[in-house]
Amino acid sequence: MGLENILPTYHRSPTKLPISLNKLCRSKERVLLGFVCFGLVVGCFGTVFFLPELRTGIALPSINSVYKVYEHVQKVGPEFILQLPPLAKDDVHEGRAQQHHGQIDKPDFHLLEDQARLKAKIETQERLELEQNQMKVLPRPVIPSSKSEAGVSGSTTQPDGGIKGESGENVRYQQKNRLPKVQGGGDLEPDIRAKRETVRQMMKHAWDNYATYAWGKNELRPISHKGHSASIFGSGNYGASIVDGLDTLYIMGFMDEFKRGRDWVEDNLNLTGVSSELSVFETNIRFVGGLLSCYAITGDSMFREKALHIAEKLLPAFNTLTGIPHALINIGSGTSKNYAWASSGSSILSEFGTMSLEFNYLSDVTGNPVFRQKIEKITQVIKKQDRPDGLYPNYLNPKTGRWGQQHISMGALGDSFYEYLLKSWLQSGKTNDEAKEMYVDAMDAAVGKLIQKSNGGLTYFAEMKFNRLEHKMDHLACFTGGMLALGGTHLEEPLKSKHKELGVAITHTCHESYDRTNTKLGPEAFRFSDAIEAKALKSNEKYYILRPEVIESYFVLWRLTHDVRYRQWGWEAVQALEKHCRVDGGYTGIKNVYSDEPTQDDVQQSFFLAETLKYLYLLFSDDDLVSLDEWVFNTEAHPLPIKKVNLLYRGI
Ligand code: DMJ
Repeated sequence: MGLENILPTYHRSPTKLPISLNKLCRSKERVLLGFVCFGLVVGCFGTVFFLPELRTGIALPSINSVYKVYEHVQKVGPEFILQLPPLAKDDVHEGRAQQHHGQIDKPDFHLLEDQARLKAKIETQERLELEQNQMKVLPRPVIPSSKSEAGVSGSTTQPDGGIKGESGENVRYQQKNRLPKVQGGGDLEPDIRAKRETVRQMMKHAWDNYATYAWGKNELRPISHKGHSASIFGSGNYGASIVDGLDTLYIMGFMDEFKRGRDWVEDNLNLTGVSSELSVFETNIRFVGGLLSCYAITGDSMFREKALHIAEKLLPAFNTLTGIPHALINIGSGTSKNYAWASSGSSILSEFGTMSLEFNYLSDVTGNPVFRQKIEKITQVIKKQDRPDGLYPNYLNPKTGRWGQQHISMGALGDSFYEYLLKSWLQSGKTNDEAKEMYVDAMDAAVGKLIQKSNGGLTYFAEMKFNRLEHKMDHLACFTGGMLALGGTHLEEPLKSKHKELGVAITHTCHESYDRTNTKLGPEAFRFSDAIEAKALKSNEKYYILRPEVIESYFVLWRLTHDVRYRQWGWEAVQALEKHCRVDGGYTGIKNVYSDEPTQDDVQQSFFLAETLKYLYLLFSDDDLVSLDEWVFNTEAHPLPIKKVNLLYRGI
């Protein structure tokens, strides 16, 4: 067989014999022809790549694959902007961990700042385009959308009175495929944007003054311009306001301040060699919770290591006969004890019952099961004890495992125990059925025995002391409005409707406790009798110390109902805070909410930065910023990711 038959032929002569290219044209012509062919190929490819809409009707499978690549490139956009998602187990096995962690563990803060700026720019641009298009908005794959994004004015409570954001499979599926939003999320309405900016500037005022006058101390005295520390923090300076404020700074986009706080934590937060006596509960919710939240949000492993370091220092408090932890721990010696005033040496329900969110998460992100085991032990002990009428008393003896004095409260000494039952279930991605059952049982008893209606029709949680009702509700108990509504959203009927209605009613009562004062800020506790409704009686019930619980319920109820009154009530609180609590050096509590010119207490509580301002900011933000479908807030308002739903869970 001759070469002519092997080489490609491009033309046939009139004699039907093949003519090779070599014979057909000279070398210059061949080069020219080559260029023309190359140009044609590049042109065709470019048309397909840049005009993907041409794909319809094109049958060639190769062109469809090009479009698939194009689609994929579009989808990975956010991953170029945001932190990497958590390592999958397989990544570790495949030895990709180091490379992957290289990016997560050592954050470049210039990069973080650039990311924040870039996100802000993109967001502003999106907003401007939306406004220019007169709200003709393409649907975004984010559920639930906010009132304003949907272009609806007024209340957006669902026609059936239902609550938005209930987690169906659809929502969960969509959430699994996107990175949770932890910055941005501004509302479309200029008025709401302006209100949010006011709150943001409040945070700046609080933070800047703390940084100026009390940097590294636990809290700020905003009038005397110096540091302050409550006994819960022992005798040392652990920068409680820094740790409590960090995630709020991040969410609000204060990246310079965040970086300064982050570096302080890395360089200074160290309990080794400390001999101080700390509250196990407060250290857990503010420090361990705050650090874990920062870890989830940023992926910076320094936060995880610090959380682990502090939680390990708390562990000796669990070395009791039952495993129920003591309230106080001496960090240096590891000795622990309970408060002398607590019913015959008892531990307190709201303290030992408020460890699970942080400890379970810590076990998951460190791979150390010891923290989860401590929680399991507590759960088994309290499940074993008979409860009076199904109620949980506020005191439990850590030696005997028996209940102490039969005081029952949804406020002080009880409160966050109930909150953590619900949220442990939610945090587990609804796999922790034990926590759900305990929550349902506990609320069944509490609602049945403690919920009351005043003569004027206000619904409230009374307290119980040795079988007698005390018609008093703590400011602290006002978190139950949000808790019941959130729980109701996730429970089945008939509890769903019942708890949602109760949540709405209690939040209304708590607002009344604010509205019936001269300052429009609520008292520490309020009572109901034939003579008074939702008002404090004693002078030690009349103070307001920048507490968050009422605003927390406004925030949760707003997210769940989109009833505009919650934003109105939140704005009333902002105005009252600005009028009575803002001073040149930060924010202070006040001693009598019924006074026109209340005396100020000169303390800026760290929870004002962690909770009050964060909830206000989120109240005036879009629903997808720190979405309730992706995060649970610990009792100090530090958001912790929901397992299997939130890509930032970062569990090992
Ligand atoms: C916070 O430290 C927490 O919310 C805690 O659960 C109760 N008290 C304060 C705020 O009021």
